[in-house]
Amino acid sequence: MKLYELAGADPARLFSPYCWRVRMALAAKGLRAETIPWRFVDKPAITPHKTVPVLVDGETVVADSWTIAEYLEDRFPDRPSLFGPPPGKQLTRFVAAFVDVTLFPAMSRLIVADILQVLHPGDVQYFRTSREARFGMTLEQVQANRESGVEELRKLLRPVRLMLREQPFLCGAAPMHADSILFGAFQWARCVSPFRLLAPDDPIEAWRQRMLDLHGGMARKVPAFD
Ligand SMILES: N[C@@H](CCC(=O)N[C@@H](CS)C(=O)NCC(=O)O)C(=O)O
Repeated sequence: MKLYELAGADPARLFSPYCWRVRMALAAKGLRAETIPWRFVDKPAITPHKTVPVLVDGETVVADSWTIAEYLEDRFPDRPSLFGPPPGKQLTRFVAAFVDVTLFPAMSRLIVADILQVLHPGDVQYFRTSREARFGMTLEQVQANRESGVEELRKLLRPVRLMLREQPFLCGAAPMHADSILFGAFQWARCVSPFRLLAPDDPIEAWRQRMLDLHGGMARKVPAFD
C-alpha cells in the first residue's frame, strides 16, 4: 500500500491530523504503507481527490480518513478492530465530529501562523491565501491572543479530561481508533508549533505521552517540537 501524506519542507515532517488517523490505524492493524510525501500544491498527484490522506492499495484508491478507516476495517477483519463491536463505529464517528467541528477550530486559532515556518516554500503562499480567506484576517492576527485563548481550549477539553482521569485511553484500557482521531489533532499541533496546548499535569497530557509511545514510539520519531 501507498499513502499520500501532507509533508512540510522536511519530507519527514508529516503533519496532517487526518493522515495521522490513517497512520495510527495502519499501525494498529499491524500494516505498513509506503509514505508518499505530498504538498498542498501537488493537487494533480491526487486528482480527482482534493485532500490527503489518499491510500493506494493495488488497483484501489481510497480518499478521506474516515472512508480509509472503514476500508481497512472491512479489508482486514481478522486484524485488531479499529472500532470494536456496534455501536463502536458510530461512537467513533461522534469523536471525529467533535474533533473536526469543535477542537480543530479552537486549536487552529492558537497555532495556525506557526505552520508557515514548517511548510515547503512552494506551499506558503497557497496556505496563507486560502487560510486567511477562511478566517477573514491575517494568520498572525488569528493567533495574536493565544496566551488567553489556550484557556478556552483547555475548558473545551473538559469531557475528555474527565474520562482520562479514570482510564488510560478514551476507549478504556487500550487505545482504539477514537483515540487515534483525537491524537491526530495533538500530533498535528506538535509537528507545527512549539506552543504548549496542555498543562504538564493535565491527564490529557499523560494520555498524549502514552499515545506517542504506541507502536514503538512511531509518532515520536517524526520531526516535531515536543
Ligand atoms: N475529510 C478529509 C479532510 C482531509 C483534509 O482536509 N486534509 C488536508 C490536509 S490536513 C488537505 O489535504 N487539504 C488540502 C488543501 O487545503 O488544499 C479527511 O478526513 O481525510
